[in-house]
Amino acid sequence: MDAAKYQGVIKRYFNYLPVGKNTPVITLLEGNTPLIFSGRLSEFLGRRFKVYLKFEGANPTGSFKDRGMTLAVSKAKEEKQVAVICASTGNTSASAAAYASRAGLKCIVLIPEGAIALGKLAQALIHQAVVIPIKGNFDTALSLVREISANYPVRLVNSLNPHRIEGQKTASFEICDTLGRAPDFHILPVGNAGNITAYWKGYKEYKAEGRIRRLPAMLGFQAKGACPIVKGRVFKHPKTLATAIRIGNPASWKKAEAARDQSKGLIDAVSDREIIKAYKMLALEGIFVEPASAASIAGLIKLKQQGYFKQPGRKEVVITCTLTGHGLKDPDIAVKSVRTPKSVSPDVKKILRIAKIKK
Ligand code: AN7
Repeated sequence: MDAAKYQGVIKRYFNYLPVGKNTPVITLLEGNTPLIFSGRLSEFLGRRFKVYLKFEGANPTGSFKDRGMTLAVSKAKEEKQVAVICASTGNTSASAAAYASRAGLKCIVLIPEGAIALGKLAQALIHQAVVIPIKGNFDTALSLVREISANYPVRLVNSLNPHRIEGQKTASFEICDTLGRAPDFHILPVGNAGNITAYWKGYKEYKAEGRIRRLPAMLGFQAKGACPIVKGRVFKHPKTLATAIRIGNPASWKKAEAARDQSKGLIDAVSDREIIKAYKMLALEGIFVEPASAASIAGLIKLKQQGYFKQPGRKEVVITCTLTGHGLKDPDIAVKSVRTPKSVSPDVKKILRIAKIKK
């Protein structure tokens, strides 16, 4: 594809989306993100396994939310709305704020007080959204915006808005277009469960259109301290350092279960320790993600260790993992998870000693 002609996910997948000639396309040229082959993870899985990472941190606001937001905001504009509202663990608000600004819409975001990463807060603020921290968690914020959008003239742009799911399904289209097939397994983190719903919808539509022959098994991962779908119960006080997926009562709970069951996949949990280990491992392969995104890789490692991926026959096994958000979103965690360097006097010998460089 000619990069100069790339016009974002709505134009690229126009025929697969609920848009028409009169839809104003509000885009930041989201999508078209890299599908990066991981030599190390492929080797770790074993012969004939190929692991690819869909790096959604490369979207304009640094997360996969942009795919859904371009559509949700374009439709809000088409339908003459003047304001959008969302609850967010950070990325939805960053994306909503950016696209709303571009569209000239007012944007209101409710965030759990003190519980969103610094980069995401900076984004919502600089795009001039009305940022309202709530004394409560994401689930409380979501119930508030549902109530407000049901009764006042503001469009909800959380993933309960079906346009969000429609836009986000384009990620599975891209994966299939790039690979020329569907993966055998698709792994992704699960929070409010919109994305697993969207990917599954995308894969099913491509199969119905005859673009792919088989469907992947969907493998979702929640954080251990916030794994309502795994445990089958609401978490009143979800806890995890992966703040993006600190969600105790996911809006698309039932749809995530349907994706899991229809695809013969699973939804499991990984601990914060496993998440940070995967986070640092990805960084050593040159890929900087936020902790929630590393849940995909922590899940992959866990499943491999459990012997979930059987040694195949002659066929290649393709696994794709979504890396949902960029590492720069949450600089605090990055700095805390490694040793901070000490300052030294400007002395060549000292520097050479620290850097372990010899003649
Ligand atoms: C990096 O921004 O819910 O299961 O309010 O930011 O579709 O919710 C973010 C979710 C995974 C989980 N990875 O996706 C929000 C929000 C990152 C995220 C998820 C989120 P869903």
